[in-house]
Amino acid sequence: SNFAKAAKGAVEAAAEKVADVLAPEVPGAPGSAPPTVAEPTTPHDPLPPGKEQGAPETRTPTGARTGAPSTANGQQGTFLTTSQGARLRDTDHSLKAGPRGPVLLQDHHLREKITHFDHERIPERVVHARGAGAHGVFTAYGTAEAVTRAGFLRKGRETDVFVRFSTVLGSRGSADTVRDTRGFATKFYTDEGTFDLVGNNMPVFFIQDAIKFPDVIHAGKPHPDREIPQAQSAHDTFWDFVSLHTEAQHHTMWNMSDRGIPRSFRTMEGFGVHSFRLVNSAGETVLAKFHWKPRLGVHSLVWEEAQLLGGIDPDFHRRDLYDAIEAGAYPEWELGIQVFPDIPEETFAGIDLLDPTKIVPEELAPVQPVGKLMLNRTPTNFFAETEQVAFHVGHLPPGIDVTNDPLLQGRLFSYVDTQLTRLGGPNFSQIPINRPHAAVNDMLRDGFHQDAVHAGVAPYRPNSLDGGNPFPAGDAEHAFVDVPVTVAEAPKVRANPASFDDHHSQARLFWLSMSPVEKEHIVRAYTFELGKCYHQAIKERQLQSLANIDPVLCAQVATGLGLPAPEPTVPLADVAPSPALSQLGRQWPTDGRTIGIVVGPDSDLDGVGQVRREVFAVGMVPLLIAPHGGMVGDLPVQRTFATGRSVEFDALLLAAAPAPAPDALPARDAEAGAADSASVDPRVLLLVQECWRHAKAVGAWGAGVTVLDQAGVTGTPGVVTGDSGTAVLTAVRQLMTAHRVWERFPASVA
Ligand code: HDE
Repeated sequence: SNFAKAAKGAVEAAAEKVADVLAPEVPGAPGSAPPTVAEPTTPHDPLPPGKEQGAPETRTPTGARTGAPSTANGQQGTFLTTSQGARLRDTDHSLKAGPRGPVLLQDHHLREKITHFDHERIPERVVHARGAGAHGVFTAYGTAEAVTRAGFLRKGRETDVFVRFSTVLGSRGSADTVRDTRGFATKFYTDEGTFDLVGNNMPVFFIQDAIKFPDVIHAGKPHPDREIPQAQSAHDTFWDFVSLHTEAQHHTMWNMSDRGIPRSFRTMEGFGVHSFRLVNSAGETVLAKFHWKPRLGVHSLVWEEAQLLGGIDPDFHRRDLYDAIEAGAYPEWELGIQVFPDIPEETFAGIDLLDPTKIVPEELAPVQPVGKLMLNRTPTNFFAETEQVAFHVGHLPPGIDVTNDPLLQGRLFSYVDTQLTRLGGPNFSQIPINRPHAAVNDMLRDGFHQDAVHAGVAPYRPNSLDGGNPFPAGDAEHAFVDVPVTVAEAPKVRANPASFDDHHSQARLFWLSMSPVEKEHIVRAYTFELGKCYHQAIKERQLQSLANIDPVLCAQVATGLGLPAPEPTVPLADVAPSPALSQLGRQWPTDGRTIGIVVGPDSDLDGVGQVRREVFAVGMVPLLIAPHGGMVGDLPVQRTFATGRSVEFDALLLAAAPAPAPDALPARDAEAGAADSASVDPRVLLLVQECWRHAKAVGAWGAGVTVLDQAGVTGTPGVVTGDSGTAVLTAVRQLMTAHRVWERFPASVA
């Protein structure tokens, strides 16, 4: 028909036009991309192009020193190849019937490349999907020798480790700084077998029995209908669950405290949570809880910082970890244990040691240091190492055994099970990052992704055909021996011991142990989170639990929500505070922290140079913030007013009062206050005001002092001025030992 003809003509005309527009000008070979390295990594030039240099060197993923072979199929040779090693001359064009023709089915290179790509993703972890890892070494003090026969705890022993930190609720691409519990999982590659200490940054858990895990996670994850909110607990299903299921109240209190928004992985404590049973070479047992204590102290963000970072730098925590390691500021923790007599009741000072919603205050059972962890190497490949690492609470060396904690018992099942889906089969312990550094002779055979070429004909015992190998080990040969704990003869029940019914006393203990500032943060966090809920009944039910914890806490949150504060329905627990739970009131080292220094053309550049050298000398990282990139004088600029934001710095120094740089937003009202707002770049004022609001130390000298006046912060606590940059730095460092200047904001919660 005519219509069809016309339509055809139009399509052809359009196709010609498109072809015109798309007619390739033959784009030149792209130049080598600039290196994308994060500060303070030393920027390096791209490698000079040349066939003689081969592929980048592949490192043994586990950094094994025990001679475990590297089988990482890293890249070798100079030339681009197929997966089978055939060299290729072109990987930019598919094989076609003429340059404008269809792609040929026979293009095996195209198919291999796309097919592999199509299958690059594996399921993310069902919980703890978002994480960052690092390699390191653990050195034992020998102080635990009396209570455990674990060889890696013998004096002076060094053991390779891999640590993965994580958030719990968010997906793999979610923001680092959300309010959540953090995972702190450590793989010790000991020569008696791998030990995984799969802990969190909080010493208690939401539930007492593993059978409730799907419930608490379903409640915390995004709503099933709209899949929002991402990586948040501030929504109805979470508070619905924890307000009904009151054993979650203690853990929830930790989440609402500053522990829920750590400043850095480097400034988090870690906890094994459960009680474990340690056994020494004489067969004697104790119960013990594991603690990690960060050398830099326990520090947190403030809530506004955490929220800003979610947008400005969602990778804040992993960047901080990698940057610190690459800058040589190796993060360190001490491993400590609380030791309890292994008595039939399995209690200590009346506290049930099998209840994972309870702590034993350090004042009652001190944490005794048994060794030191240092993280000193970043992964070579995120997927190979951090994504594929598989932890399991059942990976135990001789000398460390489990208890009947019903949460731990369920975990013993879950961690292997989950890897079967996540890592695609039962051979995940052959993935290089998961390989033990001890000799393995396990009689496990075949299965998906079998990497080993097992020799021998007798993967069974007893056998004579392989000469009887493998042989059972005895005590002297470091066998893992299950502690012969007596199991009571008892009726089968689905029930908890009566002591598990106390859900509020330790939440109260935590609350009473906080300083006024910390209490204020807790009040605000509850008010924020419940304020985000839509259902009135949920808010009211949670207020009831708060009333049973503490009337002051309840009243303050109720005021914020505009609801009446209910009366307690249980007697308030008579508990003694545990000062060790507070993060404040101590002095901490400042090395590894970051100081921003605002410089401009009018700065005292000699002074800045001197301050910079001194900051480096005390192990901190100075970042120069200037109106433009490149150099100011002979000093390199790391941040500009466009790329720098307060949340990245632990303290701020001002050596200049820079006038608005050309890329600053124009003042909105040219007339009103034009003189004032024009004299300092508005982004510098924002920098100062945010640092000030976030209780960070601020210092200025020379021309920088006028910025303080304009920001309206002169003379307030924690804002120092001086004659020289070094004098100001000294005062600022002193303030930083307390982490923040809380005196600036006297707390309103008694
Ligand atoms: Fe986990 N947990 N968990 N968990 N957990 C997982 O294992 C589970 C619990 C913790 O960086 C999963 O490999 C159950 C307590 C960390 O790879 C899964 C229960 C503590 C990590 C799993 C708990 C933890 C996980 C998901 C209730 C602190 C991340 C992916 C009984 C002591 C490890 C995986 C990493 C990961 C199950 C409770 C810590 C599904 C059933 C309590 C740090 O197996």
